[in-house]
Amino acid sequence: MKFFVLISCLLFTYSSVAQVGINTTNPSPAAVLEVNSSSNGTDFGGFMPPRVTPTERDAIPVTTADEGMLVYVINPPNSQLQIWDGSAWQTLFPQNIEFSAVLAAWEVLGVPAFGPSPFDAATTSPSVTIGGLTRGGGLTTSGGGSNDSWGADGWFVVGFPTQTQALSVTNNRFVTFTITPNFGVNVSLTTIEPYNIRRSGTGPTTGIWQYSINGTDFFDIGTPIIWGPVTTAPGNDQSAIDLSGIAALQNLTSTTTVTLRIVNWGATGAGGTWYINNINGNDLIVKGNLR
Ligand SMILES: [Ca+2]
Repeated sequence: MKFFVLISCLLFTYSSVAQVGINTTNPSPAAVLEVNSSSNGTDFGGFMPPRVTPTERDAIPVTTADEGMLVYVINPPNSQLQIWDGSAWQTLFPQNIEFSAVLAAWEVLGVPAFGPSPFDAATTSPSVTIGGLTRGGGLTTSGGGSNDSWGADGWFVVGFPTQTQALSVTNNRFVTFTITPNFGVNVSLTTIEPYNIRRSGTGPTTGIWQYSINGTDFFDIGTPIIWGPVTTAPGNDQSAIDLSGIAALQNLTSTTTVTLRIVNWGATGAGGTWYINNINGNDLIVKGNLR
């Protein structure tokens, strides 16, 4: 009898081409595996893919041969259904992925002398909350100021023959703005688009972009920038700033507020000015990836 049962199983296995049904004895001819929600029409259940944390997912020893593997990554508030494409885990859900979206864009055309502080972005993505451009406490707007630009004077720290980055930080000679992802959105900062800086002859010659994710500890982005010699309205064109390689600025959620700032130094007089200057289109644009 045992022998007969074994033979039957082998025959069944062979004839069914390894079809498996769960909650059904009659899986679809097209399905290798059919999972039925109910066996009795009364009690129902769902299909549960493996659920893992991001750390557990990274412990799965996937290779290029594992293309198509599915997991549900539990990582609130950004849990995701993901598939291994052979080289990376790609998100299937949520689907609202947007690459290189404008998170914030400022327009200085029409802004009168120096502009307000904070100065709101003209365009803000609905996925983020933006804190407007804000002058550091050491800066002033005592001179006439130029129209169609946003900035300050008072960059020179009186009493110090050598003006440095550290001195400007200590004396609040910087401008800042903040980016906070809205709840349920995952934000990765990618780039600050090319922009233009205008300065006067005694304004700061040099500056550097910095970021902070706690509002206190700031880190340099790249190296100091020499703003350029043009002190008239055309100003000095500046290259884009790449943020995509900064791990701390990727995959941000609503619990993190990013502060970006430009610290300037090298001014030679208190009346020296520095502005984010008008160009065609928006004048300061921050882009990022959203999901
Ligand atoms: Ca403009």
